[in-house]
Amino acid sequence: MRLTRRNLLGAAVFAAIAPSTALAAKPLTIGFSQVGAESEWRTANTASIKDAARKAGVNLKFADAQQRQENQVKAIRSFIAQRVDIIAFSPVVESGWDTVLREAKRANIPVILTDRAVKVSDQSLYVTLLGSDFVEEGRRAAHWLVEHAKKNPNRAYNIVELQGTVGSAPALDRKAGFAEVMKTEPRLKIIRSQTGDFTRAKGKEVMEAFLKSEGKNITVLYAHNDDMAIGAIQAIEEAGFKPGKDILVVSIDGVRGAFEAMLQGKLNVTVECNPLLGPQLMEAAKAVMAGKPVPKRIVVNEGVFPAEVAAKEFPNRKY
Ligand code: GYE
Repeated sequence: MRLTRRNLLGAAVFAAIAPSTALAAKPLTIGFSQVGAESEWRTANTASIKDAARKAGVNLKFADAQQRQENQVKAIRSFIAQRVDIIAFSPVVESGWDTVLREAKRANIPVILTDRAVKVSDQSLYVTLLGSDFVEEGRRAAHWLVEHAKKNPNRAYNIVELQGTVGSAPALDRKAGFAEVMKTEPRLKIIRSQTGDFTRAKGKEVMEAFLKSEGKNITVLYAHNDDMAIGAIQAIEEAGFKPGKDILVVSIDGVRGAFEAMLQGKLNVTVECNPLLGPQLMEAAKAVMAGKPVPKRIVVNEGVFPAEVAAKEFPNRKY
């Protein structure tokens, strides 16, 4: 599909505005609504976007939604009122975007999604989604456990799951991908599952509750992000268990804190989710403005890091 600034505006209007040299001189303005500052991943993502904007000479209007959809809707409306060239945002949850995105479309402002997906009835409400494949990340986390179970026939795999933000694409997809691969090993069982909202504090709090009710029955923690895992590791230690041994800890993101926990033997594996989306976002925005075709989905490349490779990989990590 070719949804571009040029055909959104209509060729006639576009031609009438100004010669292309004048357009080229004007810096591109992007309004970006960020989810919040809930995790190390998010901090790295924000830094990448700000840094890439500066390097690309883009005028970035940045708004932090503090994990609230209503704040994102407000920010998008304000970007429309300010007549930015492009609106980009990382939607905190998947649903509830139709109205505000229709407003952006009516104002002829192209929308680029970064990191998280939306569920909308009309796919033309956004140009492209630039981000990771969260289902695949969930599969990779489960795959590590399936392999672990094959090598440990007498071990129990009673899993507690710390879910991400309720209704968010990464929480839904990481749960689904994990469940899909988990089925291939009947010894893997989820005994409790609750949201920890992607934060350390909530991860710790919910893990404390899990430990209170399930005690030593718990042998695995699957956390939808590293921050919740790190919070939970503290709860596990405070309850007198050894994270990484009594309770295997599997999580997603691959941030510095997770590598540090692996080096201390407290986390078993992290599945990479690359937050450094800034350069690709600027490229996509420029392509849209230039009327070039942009794929509807741009997937980021990423890997899996078990604790055994942590020491070797640590110096290469950029977030
Ligand atoms: O995994 C988590 C953050 O949407 C991929 O959001 C992102 C997730 C990331 O809070 O740490």
